[in-house]
Amino acid sequence: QHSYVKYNSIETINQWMATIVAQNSDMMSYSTIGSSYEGRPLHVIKIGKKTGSVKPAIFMDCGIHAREWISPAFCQWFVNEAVSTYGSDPTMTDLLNTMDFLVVPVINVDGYSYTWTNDRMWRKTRSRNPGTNCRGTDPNRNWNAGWCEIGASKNPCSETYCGPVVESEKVVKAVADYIRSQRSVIKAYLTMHSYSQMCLFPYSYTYNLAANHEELVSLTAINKLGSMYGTQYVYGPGAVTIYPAAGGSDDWAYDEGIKYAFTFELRDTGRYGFLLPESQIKPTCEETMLAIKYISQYVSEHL
Ligand code: 0X9
Ligand code: ZN
Ligand code: ZN
Repeated sequence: QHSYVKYNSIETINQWMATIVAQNSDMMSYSTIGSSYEGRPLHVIKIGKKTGSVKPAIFMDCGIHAREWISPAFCQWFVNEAVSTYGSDPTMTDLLNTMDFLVVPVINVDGYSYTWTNDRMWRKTRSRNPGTNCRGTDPNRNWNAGWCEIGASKNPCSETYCGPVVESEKVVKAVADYIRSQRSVIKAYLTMHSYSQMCLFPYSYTYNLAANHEELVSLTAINKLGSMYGTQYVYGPGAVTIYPAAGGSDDWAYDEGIKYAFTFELRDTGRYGFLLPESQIKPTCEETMLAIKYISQYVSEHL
């Protein structure tokens, strides 16, 4: 039932996770880091050669926004590529020997489920808001980074509602707690969204440039994403490249001290938008793999 070239339901993703981890238990494990508003479990998969010592790690999450289906598809693709090219691909072998990847395949599990059953275009979480029938908080406006100061709304009916307080959403709190608990090992934060073909880095809550702005520019200027199929990607700080918006996970991770924090906006530029055809899953994931591997290799060499 599970397929890497199809979109998979949350139930299928959870079954897939258990299976692939069991089949590769020498390199993979997974744990439950919390649960959602509606009680769905939140998982993180750890991938890497077991060495007996603590390795530096790269954290990646998918599915913060419910309707951006290509994002969870990429996390599944990544996990499979990592384990299946270990030992044959020299870059991946190197990476998994020296580092761990910590992957949350779907953060907004309730919203993702809702896009399968009720509303394909749902973006937010599914938590109830007092005094209104409008449900949900934007889980990418709910982090402690200039929270709700710009590009976010205090109106629960808005698609960019920042929530009643920082980390009000159980899934955001669970991931933030997990990252804080692993803070000393996590060297990079990668978060996958769609669409618009961009690779963004801090800041989005301010027009100030990141302390290592030039390094982040040079890391992305390589344009790995365009190198396979010529797909046009745009790179830069979020505030000027897409729009100013506070409370995002990338800015939060960066201000926690994770100096390599990127938001990827995958295909396309609007022809299909969030409804990216399944025929584009493979090319999208293949080109994105190049960028993730390149950034990871750079990070592993700049610890
Ligand atoms: O608005 C967002 O949350 C992201 N775009 S999306 O179309 N996937 O919703 C961009 C996030 C950029 N980073 C921050 N605003 N911190
Ligand atoms: Zn998004
Ligand atoms: Zn260097």
